Amino acid sequence: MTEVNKTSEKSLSPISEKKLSRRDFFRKTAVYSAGAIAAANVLSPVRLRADDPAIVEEAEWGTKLGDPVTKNLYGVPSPFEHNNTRRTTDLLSSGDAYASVSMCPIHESEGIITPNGLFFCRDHGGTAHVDPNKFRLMIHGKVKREVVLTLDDLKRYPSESRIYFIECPANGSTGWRGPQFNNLQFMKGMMSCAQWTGVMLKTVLDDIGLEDDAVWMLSEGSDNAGNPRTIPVEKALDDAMLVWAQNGEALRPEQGYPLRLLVPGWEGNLNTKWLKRLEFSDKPWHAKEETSKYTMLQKSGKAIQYFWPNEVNSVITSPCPEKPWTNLKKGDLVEIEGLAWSGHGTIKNVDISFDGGDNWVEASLKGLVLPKAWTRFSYIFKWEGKPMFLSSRAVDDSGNVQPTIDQETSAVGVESIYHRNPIVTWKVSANGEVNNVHIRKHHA
Ligand SMILES: Nc1nc2c(c(=O)[nH]1)N[C@H]1C(S)=C(S)[C@@H](COP(=O)(O)O)O[C@H]1N2
Ligand SMILES: [Mo]
Repeated sequence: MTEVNKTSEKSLSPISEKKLSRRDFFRKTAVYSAGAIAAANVLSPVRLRADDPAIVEEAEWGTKLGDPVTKNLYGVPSPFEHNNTRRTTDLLSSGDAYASVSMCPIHESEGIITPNGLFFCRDHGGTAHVDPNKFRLMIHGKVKREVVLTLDDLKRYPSESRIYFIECPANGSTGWRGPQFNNLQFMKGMMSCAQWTGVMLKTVLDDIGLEDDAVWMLSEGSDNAGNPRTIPVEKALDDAMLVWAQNGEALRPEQGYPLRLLVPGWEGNLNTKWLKRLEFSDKPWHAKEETSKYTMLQKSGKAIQYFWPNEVNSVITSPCPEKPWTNLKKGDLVEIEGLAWSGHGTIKNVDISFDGGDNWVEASLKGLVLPKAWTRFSYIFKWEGKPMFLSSRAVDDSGNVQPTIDQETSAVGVESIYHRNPIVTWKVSANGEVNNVHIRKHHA
């Protein structure tokens, strides 16, 4: 262990070593890097030798000048990353490319932020290209002052930046009765997570004034589909936002440029893109128009009409069918990683099972742990080449526990395809291959 620390100290910060006493150095770094130091040393056994041509010989790109700095005034990923893209499949689209979805490559995602070019895209009438100069937001109905706002008007309000996921409630619906995709991207890629910047809806509503009897809010987009959706005013005043930026730049057209409604943690479909209108009412709309979507039919034959928050959920992203362990040798230490999220609040803990849910160990949460945001979990595991059933189970701070398939079925029946959040299990074979399987049994 002393050896390990010495090496790390040298390689991590020769400058700090000079300036600080050895004790100070460890005090300063231990808080965030002790785990990383240990892990880095055990996880990276020396496998390559110093006669490796890739380290000995001069690389072709080092022998000539690179591109001029003026070449890519808006940067693009390295061509070597060409596989890291959104993807779609006919099995998931409604038959055409306009009312369809392209899925986020969550198996390639790092940390908790989805790059803007990879954020999943779910359109009902194609991606609209809105001229920001012609953009207007009308707020009307049960408000004291009906207004039509420009983008500049909105940007004059004090802004907030917050990290939230968006998940379509149909995420995972394709495979919950039985495995359909052997591919994490198609299984769970109808979600992404970004840092959003905009104004809290409450700030705008406090400014223009809500009538006392305003109970419902309808949002509508200016695209071909419009996507009219209603939410209760409580949610609008709680944490809903009007956002114009995503990860530090203007929203992408696919995410509703120039303005979308953000309804943190709740069903993706409520997050109206290309926003044009907010209307407040004292009655629900479903009496007047068909705006109440995604009801959840139960075993009894009765439907749950309002089912807004996305359930507590998790999935192991490494390994997964696209990221198998076929390159591992027996005895290798490997990091199991995954994503957990809950529309009800903050992820409290994530457990991992190696035997299909009979026994569980606690994973560690990694990096930022924020409400209604992706939360990354990690577990260092010694691979012995033994086949296993690998699962994750998330718990949030509202006390929700991710159910087994059987638990979920007994709670909400089998009819609805929305809000499916049962535990996902990977069958890891002796050769490291990973396959999507279903384990239904009740777990202790
Ligand atoms: N105006 C408009 N808003 C919309 C939609 C749409 O088709 N039109 N699709 C909704 C659905 S069903 C989802 S899941 C989310 C997806 O957001 P994203 O495309 O930014 O990932 O947007 C929602 N907002
Ligand atoms: Mo959706």
